[in-house]
Amino acid sequence: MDYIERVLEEVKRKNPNEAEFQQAATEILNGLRPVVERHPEYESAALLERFVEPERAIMFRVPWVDDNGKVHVNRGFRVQFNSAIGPYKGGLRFHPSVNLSIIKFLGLEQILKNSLTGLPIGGGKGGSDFDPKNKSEGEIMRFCQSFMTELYRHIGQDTDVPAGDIGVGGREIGYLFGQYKRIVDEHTGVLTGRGLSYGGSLARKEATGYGLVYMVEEALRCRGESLQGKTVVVSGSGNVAIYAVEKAQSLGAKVVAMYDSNGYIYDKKGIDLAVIKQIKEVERGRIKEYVSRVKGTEYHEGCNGIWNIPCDVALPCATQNEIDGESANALIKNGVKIVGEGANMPTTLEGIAAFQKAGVVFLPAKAANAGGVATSALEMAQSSARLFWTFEEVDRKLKSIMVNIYHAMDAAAEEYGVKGNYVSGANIAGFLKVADAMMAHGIV
Ligand code: NDP
Ligand code: 2IT
Repeated sequence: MDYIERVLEEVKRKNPNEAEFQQAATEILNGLRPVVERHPEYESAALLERFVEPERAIMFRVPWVDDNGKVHVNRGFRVQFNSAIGPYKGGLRFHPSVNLSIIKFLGLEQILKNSLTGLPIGGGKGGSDFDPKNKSEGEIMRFCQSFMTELYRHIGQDTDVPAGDIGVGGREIGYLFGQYKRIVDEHTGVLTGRGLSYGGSLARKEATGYGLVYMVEEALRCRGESLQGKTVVVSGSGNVAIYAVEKAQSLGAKVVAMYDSNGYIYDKKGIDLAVIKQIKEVERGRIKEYVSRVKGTEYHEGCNGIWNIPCDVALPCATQNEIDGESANALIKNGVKIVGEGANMPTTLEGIAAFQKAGVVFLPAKAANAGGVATSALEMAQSSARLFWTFEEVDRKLKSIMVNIYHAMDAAAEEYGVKGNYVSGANIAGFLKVADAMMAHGIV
């Protein structure tokens, strides 16, 4: 057994019931094999053993009262994974599936993603198994207030800066921020994704989706192509998906399908995004509504079928493990050329292997969706400086960050002998900076 295999065995032994965390650790550590071969000092310093162990994991009770006076108890999490290169930074996810394994996989990914942005942010993630669906405004607010009543003592603008993720958007960040400010009596950049009236950054809402498409466009440009005229399938219909569709359409692509957790829509003429925004952002409704508003379109119950739709570009933007080996093979059979991961870990290990074997350009999440957290770091910079940049200025910085990440992972893959393997390239490029900082800090 080599060093990587030994550390992976240890991860499995210590975290036996954490399938998602084991999956992320497997993908990351296997990608780092060429690095540890070149740097034997990492093994002597037990660097990987320390890297896969969160600096701190907090679990807490979140009690709240619904509109009928019934008391509910959810579980809250914040995993402060690695602060070697900056304060912990990463989103909060509210979804009934949330557990420690999911938060740890997201936190581990976040360390390398945040490093790839080139900005000084460490890795963390949090959330709750609270389900925001079918809750009143009052229930959402009271839940957020209860969640922050514990979380506030663990975070701070120079300690740990949460943001949104699945189920946590502008509305929830507002309630969380309001409660933080009330308890701590400080108006700081302690959360990002804030509203524009209280310290948020222009273009943060659009940043993850736009950033994803900027990277896809750069990968195509380097191959003498562009998104113009390409057929695109986007999964999800939340924050990341909507703004990925918006940017892809503005660059001349035709997006023909999207989904929510119930089923997918197919619009062969190209999706009318204004209708999706009305249903999803304004009404908080279900995507199947689309077919009653736009003629000649189809709705199918269930999600997986979306990957059978022929496309040039697939952008999974909903959740983990959306594309398994079978779905990957369906996409390959229909001629997909490029896959850009907007969601975190949307492709299974089998799916990734299938894409790589088939020579599909595969842009992994920690690189391709880094535009959101990068723009969060730009929001932190604006908060510290107490000023605001224009939309154009933030967008220009975002684009240059995404182009830089693409070339950093491309170069790292080549330098470490795995040319074109962007999974390894992103892991290596992200890891080197974190490793350097951890080595400099001694055994901590
Ligand atoms: P949203 O809550 O805004 O949207 C999530 C979308 O995914 C919804 O359409 C939702 O459907 C769908 N979805 C969620 N869970 C499932 C599931 N189990 N099966 C099928 N569909 C599902 O979240 P975001 O757009 O913010 O996040 C999407 C992904 O992008 C996540 O993986 C997140 O970690 C990642 N990400 C987000 C960033 C951000 O800045 N927001 C930054 C980087 C990555 P429904 O409405 O039916 O629940
Ligand atoms: O997965 C992610 O990168 C996010 N949900 C965004 C995190 C952030 O701090 O903006």
